[in-house]
Amino acid sequence: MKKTILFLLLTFLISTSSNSWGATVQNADSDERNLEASTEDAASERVALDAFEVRPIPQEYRTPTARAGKIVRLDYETDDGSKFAYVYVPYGYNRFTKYDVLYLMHGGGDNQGTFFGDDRNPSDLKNVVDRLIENGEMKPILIVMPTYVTQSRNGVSIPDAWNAILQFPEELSKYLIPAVESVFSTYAESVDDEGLTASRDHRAFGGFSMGSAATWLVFQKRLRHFARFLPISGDCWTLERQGGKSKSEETAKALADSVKEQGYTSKDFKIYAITGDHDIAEPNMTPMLDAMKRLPETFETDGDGVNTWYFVKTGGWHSVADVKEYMYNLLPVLY
Ligand code: FER
Repeated sequence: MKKTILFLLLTFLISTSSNSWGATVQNADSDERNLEASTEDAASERVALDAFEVRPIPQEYRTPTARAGKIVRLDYETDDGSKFAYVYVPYGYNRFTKYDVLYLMHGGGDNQGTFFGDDRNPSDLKNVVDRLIENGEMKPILIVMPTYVTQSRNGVSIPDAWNAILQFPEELSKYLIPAVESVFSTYAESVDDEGLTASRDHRAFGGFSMGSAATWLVFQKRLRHFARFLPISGDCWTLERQGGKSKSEETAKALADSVKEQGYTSKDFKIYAITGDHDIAEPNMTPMLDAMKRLPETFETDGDGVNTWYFVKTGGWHSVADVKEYMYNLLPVLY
């Protein structure tokens, strides 16, 4: 009886859902770990995406809980001097457990502390993630917040930010991931190219605005190290600035070609793209995601093998406040 009510409620939500494709997409996860998961878990994951809508963060989730994770500062060296990233370490972390990792990049003018704050001043989003984990709504994962800004590129202007981002995929694989995953317990048996490739399904990359431009670039350059992507309110700039709008078809094709060139297929990745209908990035993202949808051999938005979702929140703006809401809603479906 309960299930019937839930089903009816979800059917109602699907029909009133604000997302672009959510009403028609199916989540057909066939990877190893999902097969291992209980059927109940698999069903709830499917329901979560089919009926996906951006729900507001419950007020109590923004408040600290006793079972709190930590934010750790990790310093590392790069070709362009020393840098640091903040790492969210979930409550109960221990070195005998392997953790999935999300690398999460900030937007223009922001920094490593924009999303989660730091250990002295954790943000409400940090509390939200603590609560999601405490309530069993998401798995305990590591979340790494780096920056694309380097000593020689301050990344303040948008062209400078994009130039800094262009060097980031190399820094990511050569310095950042090894620094993180040699210290913390993850699925990487080793932090060389082979070890990072073997553990790619346990590594996600996401980002907001210019961080979303970085996410699309990492998709094109480092599919061997990442299988899940969370581009938030930003299009792909590889062909040109805001090319998602001005060169939608070409950009979609470049993304599809890069999958093939890197030796992967539609089965090897998942993209959870999101923005808001009032967001300055929405007019750039929507035509690009629509063009990707027209390349179903690579980007499946429907049917059994769906790998690409695109959600547009009604009333969403280009703001960190909305990003926090997107994280609250999407982190539970990411892993
Ligand atoms: C976009 C719209 C805006 C985008 C980035 C921005 C990468 C960045 C704006 C800013 O930093 O002021 O589609 O995609």
